[in-house]
Amino acid sequence: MTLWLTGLSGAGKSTIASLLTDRLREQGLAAEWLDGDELRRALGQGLGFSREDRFENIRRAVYVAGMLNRHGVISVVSVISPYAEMRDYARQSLPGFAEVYVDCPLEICESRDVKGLYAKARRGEIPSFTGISDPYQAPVSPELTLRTAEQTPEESVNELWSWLAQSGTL
Ligand code: GGZ
Repeated sequence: MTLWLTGLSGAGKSTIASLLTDRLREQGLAAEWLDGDELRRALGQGLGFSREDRFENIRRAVYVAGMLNRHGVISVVSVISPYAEMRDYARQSLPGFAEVYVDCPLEICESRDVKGLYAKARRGEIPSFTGISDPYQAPVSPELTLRTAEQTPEESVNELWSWLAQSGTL
């Protein structure tokens, strides 16, 4: 299956995805974590943040996730994937797809600003920055919503784990 974590930059997608992948492996399951930042470094040559380039980035992520799935590996994908259309594309392309909305208010993401990207975006130094100068279409009916402003990352992973167990996935 593929667990698709979507949300703003700084919402906590990567932290949760990393912890979840570790936990899946501890249970003896084959799992790979595909992170937006890392994918772009490895496979994103020439891609920026226009709508078209984001779609191409997601298309590549879906391709790799699907290939892993076919070999029995759970794909944990953490990408902003800001457009509903691109998440629908992922859903239609990947059997066993589950959308997890890592929900965190923009103000909180901005106050965390781990990499200083929001400050740069506010100063106009990063164009088309999601949430500031580019859209984020929040999921309408995700399989699960994690509210990371109200939870620690461990609590979020526990909630995700309970959902996986209860939905019969594990
Ligand atoms: C959004 C940007 C941008 C712009 C650089 N908009 O939180 P991060 O920093 O570490 O990870 C984000 C990453 C976004 O890559 P994704 O592949 O997840 O995006 S998408 O799904 O939309 O294709 C962020 C950083 O790159 N970053 N510029 N303009 N995030």
